[in-house]
Amino acid sequence: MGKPVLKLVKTMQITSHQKILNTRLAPTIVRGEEAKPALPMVGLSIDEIDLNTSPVVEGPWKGEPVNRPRLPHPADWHTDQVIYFPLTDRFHDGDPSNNFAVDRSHPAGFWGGDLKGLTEKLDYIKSLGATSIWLSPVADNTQEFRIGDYHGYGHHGYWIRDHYGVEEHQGQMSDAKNLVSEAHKRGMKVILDVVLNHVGPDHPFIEDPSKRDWFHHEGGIVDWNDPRQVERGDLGGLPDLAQDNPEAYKYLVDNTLWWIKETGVDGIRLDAVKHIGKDFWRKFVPEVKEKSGKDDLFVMGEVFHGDPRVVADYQRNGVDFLFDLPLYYTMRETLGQGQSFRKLGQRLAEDHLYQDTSGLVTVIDNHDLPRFLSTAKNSFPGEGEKRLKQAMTFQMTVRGVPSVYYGTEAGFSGGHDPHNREMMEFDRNPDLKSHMQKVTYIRNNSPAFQHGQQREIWQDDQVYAFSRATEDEEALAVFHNGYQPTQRDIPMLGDSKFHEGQVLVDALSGREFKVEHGKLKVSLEPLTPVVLLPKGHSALKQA
Ligand SMILES: [Ca+2]
Ligand SMILES: [Ca+2]
Ligand SMILES: [Ca+2]
Repeated sequence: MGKPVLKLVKTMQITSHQKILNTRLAPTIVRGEEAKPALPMVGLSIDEIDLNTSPVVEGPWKGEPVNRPRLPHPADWHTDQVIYFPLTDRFHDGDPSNNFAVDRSHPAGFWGGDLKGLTEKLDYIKSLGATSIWLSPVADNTQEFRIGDYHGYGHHGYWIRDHYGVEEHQGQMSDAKNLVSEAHKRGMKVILDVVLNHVGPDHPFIEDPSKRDWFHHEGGIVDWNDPRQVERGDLGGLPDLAQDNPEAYKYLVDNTLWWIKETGVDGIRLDAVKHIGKDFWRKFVPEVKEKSGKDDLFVMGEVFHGDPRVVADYQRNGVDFLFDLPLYYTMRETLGQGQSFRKLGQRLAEDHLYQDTSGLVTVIDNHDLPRFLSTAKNSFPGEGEKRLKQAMTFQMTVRGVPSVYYGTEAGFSGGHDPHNREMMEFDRNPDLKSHMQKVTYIRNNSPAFQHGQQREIWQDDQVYAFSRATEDEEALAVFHNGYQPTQRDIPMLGDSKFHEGQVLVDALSGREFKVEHGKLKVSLEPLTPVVLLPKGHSALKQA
């Protein structure tokens, strides 16, 4: 959803919430068993969470493996993707003939980007090391200026007024088909954003008496702790669809199938997942996979929430991939703002709450979050970018599937929506772009970083490190949040694949380190990570 402003609420509720987490949840968890939720799974919205104190569940799992063995996905290609998310309207204008009332002076206006423009830039996206594109909604949106909670124009695509039409600013269906087929020619996948929770303010169904029961008519969401309101209330005043109505349900299934078939996309991204009941997702996802004839359909959902237990429950209810918002907030606080890395360790220690951590989609930026650079500490010139580079390295080496929002590699620093939706400038920051290419190269050439099991090997206030291992290989990533050069003697895991005397090479700097007496002495430069692979590994080619 396009949210203009995240409302910050004081920490009182969260403090008590966190206490509940610590006292009630932690003792109930036994490793290897399904975590039992101690709180209702729906209700606490990110809107209610103080963004600087996102709850961390304390637990006795320190030093334990932080992921379970991954569950089999329908297709192995799923976990090995690097997703790139260009907001079509803000990416590239490839066809000025569809620039109806385009006004780049209006932050929430249409800016002229389109499907042809995106297609022209596929080689650029591929050159970054991305393997998939998350395509923002293509369906016809309202073009009237909308006032109120979500003001502006439907430049983002989330205000559908014709489910079977293509937004005229983006082009024609032929352009969408062409985009997908050109992506496929380059070996890339396309994941289409679909909006099932609500319709745009001028959708004809709203005034259609025969469709009255297709909507919930329960008014706006006021109490974000009330699950009924969260699921059945109008999100930002947008008419809330009644997916529990069999006709409305069938319409949404048929329409989703139609888009998949017409465009040929490989996956769908589900908007506003926590605003629709879990019974819907349990039925909808398998039905769409089956009826589309694509049992390997990539399905990723947006549960905009900072609590892993809330996010995890949707994975158990049929949504294979979920954005890792809990980790996002912790990355922002630690890698971005310099808080203790112990917080990062605590967050990753909660990984056991998920059915499958390889089904998490990690983000540094997206269209609903202020840019990383706008919130990162910047106490000396260039600190923010150094921090961003370390966060990019973390995202490409940590478990889960990375999703890169366009313009992170351009060094954009816009704040809240719509200021985080800058018009793309492709050569704005060659240094960040080249770093992006380096870290995606490492990931794309290392099965350990793509889908290996992750285990923590070091944690203190300033240094955090993990190992990732498949049956065949092991790789290490070490992060440093301090301002002075330092070093650590990191013990290797008991079952490490590295032998005594093994030489490991930092894929970023080319520096070499040797395993001695079961430990690795790693020297670290300020705010600079080290990514270690055995000497001779193919992912080191660029170093
Ligand atoms: Ca255009
Ligand atoms: Ca339109
Ligand atoms: Ca709803």
